[in-house]
Amino acid sequence: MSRDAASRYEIPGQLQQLLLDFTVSCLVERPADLVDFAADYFAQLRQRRQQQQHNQQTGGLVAGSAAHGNGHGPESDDSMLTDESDEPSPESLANRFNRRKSVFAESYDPEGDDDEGEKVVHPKSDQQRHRLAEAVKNIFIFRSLDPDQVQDVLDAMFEKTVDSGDYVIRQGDDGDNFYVIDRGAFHIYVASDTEPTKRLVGQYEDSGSFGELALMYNMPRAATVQAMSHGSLWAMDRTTFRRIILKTACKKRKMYETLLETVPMLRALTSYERMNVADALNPRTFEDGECIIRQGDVADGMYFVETGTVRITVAGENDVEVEVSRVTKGGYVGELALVTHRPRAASAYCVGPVRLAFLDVQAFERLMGPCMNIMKRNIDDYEDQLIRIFGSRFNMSDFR
Ligand code: 1OR
Repeated sequence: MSRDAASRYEIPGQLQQLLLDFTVSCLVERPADLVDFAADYFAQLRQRRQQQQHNQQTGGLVAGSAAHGNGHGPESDDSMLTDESDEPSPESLANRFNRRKSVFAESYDPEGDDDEGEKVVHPKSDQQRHRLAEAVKNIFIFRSLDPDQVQDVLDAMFEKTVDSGDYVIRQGDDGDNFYVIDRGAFHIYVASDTEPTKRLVGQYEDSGSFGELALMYNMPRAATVQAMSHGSLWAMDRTTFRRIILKTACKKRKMYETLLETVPMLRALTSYERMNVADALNPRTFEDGECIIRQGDVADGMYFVETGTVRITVAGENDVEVEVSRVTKGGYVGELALVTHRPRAASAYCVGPVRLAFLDVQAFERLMGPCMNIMKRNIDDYEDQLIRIFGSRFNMSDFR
C-alpha cells in the first residue's frame, strides 16, 4: 500500500478493542469452526446493543401492568414468578435471533413513508367477521382510523389458533405480525442483561393486543408472549400494519409524548404504559367560558390539560357556584367521579380557549390502575380544600 493510500484509510476507534475482545473469546472458547463462531459472536454483540438501545428508548421498561385491552400486571410479589418451563435461556434466545436474517435494516420515519404496499385480503366467514369486529372494537390504535381503513384492517387480519404453552412472540426475534386477542390467556415475560432469567411482567385475558412495538420502532421483540390456554388471535402482517396503522399511531404517540411527560401523576406509569395512554387519548378543544364538566352528571371520562386554564366550581348554598380551584397544563380534571363511581362532584369551565386530552372511562379503568393511589391522595386534598371553603358541614362522603 502506498503512503497516500494508507493515509486515506482511517482506523475506526472501536476496531482495536473489538478485535481484541474477539481474539480473547477465540482463545478461551477454542471453537471448532472459526467462521461460525465469529458469525455468532458478532451477531450476539449486535443483539445485546439493540436490546440496550431499545431499553433506553422505552425508559428501561420497568415492570408494571400490561396495557392494551385487559392486560394486567401481577398484583403481588408472589406472582412475579420466574418461569422455569421450557422457555429457552437468554443465550439460546440470542442465538436463535442471530440465526434469523434481520428484516429491519432501516429505522422507520413515519413522515417519509409513502409506501402504499399491496392490499391484503383474507376471506372470512360471517361469524369470523363478527368476532373480529368485536375484538378490534376496544383496540386503541384502531380508533383513529377512518371507516375505509377499518375495512382494510378487517380484510387483512387472519385467524391464528394457539394451544396452551405455544409461544406467539419470543423476545429478541424480528417482528412479523401484530396480534389482537379474540380469546385465551397469555403471559408476558421479559428478560434483560441485568436480569437474564425471564420474568412475568403482565398478562392478557380474553382481550387486548400486542406485538406493535417491534413493528413501530424497528426493534427486536421486547417481550415474550406465551399462550396459557387454548386460544385464538387475529394477526396482521407487518406490511399492512405499516401501511395502515403506523403513521396514525406514531403521530399520536409523538403528539402526546410531551404532554404525558409533563403530568406528574403519570410518572407512576412505565414509559410503555404511557405509550398506551397516548394511544387512547383524544383531543378536545373548548372556547372561553364553555362548560367541560357539569356537577351531578354521569362521568364518561377524564381530561388532561394540554393548554389553557380550567376553573373548578362547586355549587354551595342556594346552588351558587363557588370557584374552588384552577387547573393548568400538566394537571387533570374529571378523575374523581371515575375513582368514586359517583356523579360529577364539581363543574369545570374554561378560562380562555382550552385544549384537553380526553381519556374515556374504559381506557381509564384499563390503564390508570398504577396511578390510583396518587389520585386517591389528591382526593383527600380536595376534601381539605372544600372544608376550608365551605366549612365542616361540607362532607366529601356525599361524593364517595
Ligand atoms: P413487541 O413487538 O416488542 C412483544 O413484541 C410485545 O409484548 C410488545 O411488542 C408489546 O406489545 C407487548 N414491555 C414490552 N413489551 C410489552 C410489555 C412490556 N407488555 C406487553 N408487551 N412491559 C414492560 C416490562 C418491563 C410490561 C409493561 C406493563
